[in-house]
Amino acid sequence: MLNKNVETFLCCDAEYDDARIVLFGAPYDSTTSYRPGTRFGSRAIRQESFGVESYSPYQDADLLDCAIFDSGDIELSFGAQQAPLADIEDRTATILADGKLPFMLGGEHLVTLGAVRAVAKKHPDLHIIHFDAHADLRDDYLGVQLSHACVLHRCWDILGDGRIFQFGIRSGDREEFRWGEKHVTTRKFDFVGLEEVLEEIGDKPVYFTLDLDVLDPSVFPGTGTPEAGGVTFDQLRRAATLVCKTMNIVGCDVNELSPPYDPSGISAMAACKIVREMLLALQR
Ligand SMILES: [Mn+2]
Repeated sequence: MLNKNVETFLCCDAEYDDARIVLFGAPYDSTTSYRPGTRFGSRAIRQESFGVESYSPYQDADLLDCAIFDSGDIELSFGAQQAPLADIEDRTATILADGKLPFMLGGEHLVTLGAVRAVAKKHPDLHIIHFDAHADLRDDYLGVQLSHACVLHRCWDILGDGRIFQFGIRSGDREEFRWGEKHVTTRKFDFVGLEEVLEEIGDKPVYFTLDLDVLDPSVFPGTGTPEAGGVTFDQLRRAATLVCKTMNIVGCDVNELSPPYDPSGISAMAACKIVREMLLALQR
């Protein structure tokens, strides 16, 4: 017998009932402020994942030993904002209702809001760990509140003060940094202080959102809003692994890969490798 041609992320071909982690793609980039293209991100991550090994020498662990289900991309309406966010919330809620961990591949960063809406309903004491070059704390961007430049402010609307912890931030306007000082914890430029924050959060439920533009554009040029002065791949790998391994992760996402801006493909490969490391670190 032959098998159907179903494209999943590398080795993420378990049956739904057997899987604890469920991947899905949110190929959406309608509010991207500079260069669009992240709608192609999740597809590129799946395709290119077959170029990385399933085995991680860092963790001595193998995706072949994991039961992970890839539920594919959601079909999202470009140009709209509320409907795509509702669709993402629905998919996330379905996965949570089945007792599984949702792992979303973006897409631009606004997609995080849809997932956080669902996760926060199940876990009212939710905390967010956010890696990014950009603070994403504006209340509006050119008058629009549902924008990728405002996504963490929208998450704050749900969670309130003291629940959001940002790392790697090196870009934003003066107002959003001032606002952030009062309402969230922002560690600029790198991951210094991460261990203390993880200790402070303890075993509270955590949503982990990783904007890949936290990486330096020299290793990750394939993104819509590249920002010089970022972290190295290895700094990110260590930090993301630590978060996934030690925290009570109840949802996560990796976003802002925009394949059209990197014909070399190294950005997509970096994304695949970090997703592999996160999936392995999330095994319990
Ligand atoms: Mn960003």
